[in-house]
Amino acid sequence: MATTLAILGGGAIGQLLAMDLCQHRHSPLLLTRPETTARIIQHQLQRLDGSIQQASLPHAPSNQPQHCDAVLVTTKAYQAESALTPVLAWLPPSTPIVLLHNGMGPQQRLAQRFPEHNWWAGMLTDGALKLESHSVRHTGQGVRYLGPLSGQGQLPDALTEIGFISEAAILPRLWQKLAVNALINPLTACYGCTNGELARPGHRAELQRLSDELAAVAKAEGIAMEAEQILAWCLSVAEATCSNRSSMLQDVSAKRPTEIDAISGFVVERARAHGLCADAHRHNLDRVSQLSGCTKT
Ligand code: KPL
Repeated sequence: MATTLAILGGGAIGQLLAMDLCQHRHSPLLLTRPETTARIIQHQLQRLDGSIQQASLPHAPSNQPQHCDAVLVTTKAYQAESALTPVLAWLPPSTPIVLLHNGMGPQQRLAQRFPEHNWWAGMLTDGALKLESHSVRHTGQGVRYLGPLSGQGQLPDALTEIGFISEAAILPRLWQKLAVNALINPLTACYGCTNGELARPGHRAELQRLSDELAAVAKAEGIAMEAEQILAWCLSVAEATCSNRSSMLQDVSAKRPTEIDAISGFVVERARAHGLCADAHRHNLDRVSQLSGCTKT
């Protein structure tokens, strides 16, 4: 049966997931800012094999009640809480909300602030590039995972069909993605390089130091991740998305706010809480904050 999945966050990843759902004959609904009007928009996706997929997708303002079987949140980390506010005003509390943004912090805050809602979280490592407002290129095949935060019941099968793997314990996966983002995103933003260029031997010492610090912080948080494992994940994602400009590099280049607070900032904050050193992550936090001139949590 066709499932309606609302997608909050019309960036490259939100559009990629919408087109994947379409391909599996489901009905994505893109939720837009409250002041916008409902309309149908033609979207285009260039797939990894070079083929072009086109689809007309419905867009609706996020403050108007809609029928949907789940909401996928693909906003930037610092936008998730404010973007969800109008949605939470009409969404039945039992409808699953899946938080897919980079970084950590908003997931825990939202689940605590709105305990009546059905919270799930996930991560994906696909690379995607927005070419124009409604035109996206899939630039790297990734892995996709999701699982309950405080959520109960079942998620629509449509999510499995588009490649999400269910995990009973999602927190280790969120840390895994955090680790990848904490190594790749700030360095690519600072050096202005692609993900693939970061995998070259010249950057290995810096990546190793970031991995060492992160493994110690994760351990203190009860998450088992070896530094060598973190480095290996980072290198494999960097290679799988080698031509990609990370989302943080794109944000810095476009002079938009970055997710540095929810990525390096979160690592630094957790390190401080455990009395651990995270100087390399602190250095990245400072450098990217200076580059973008504006960060938000
Ligand atoms: O998540 C990403 C990002 O750019 O934010 C990766 C996986 C690093 C792909 O570029």
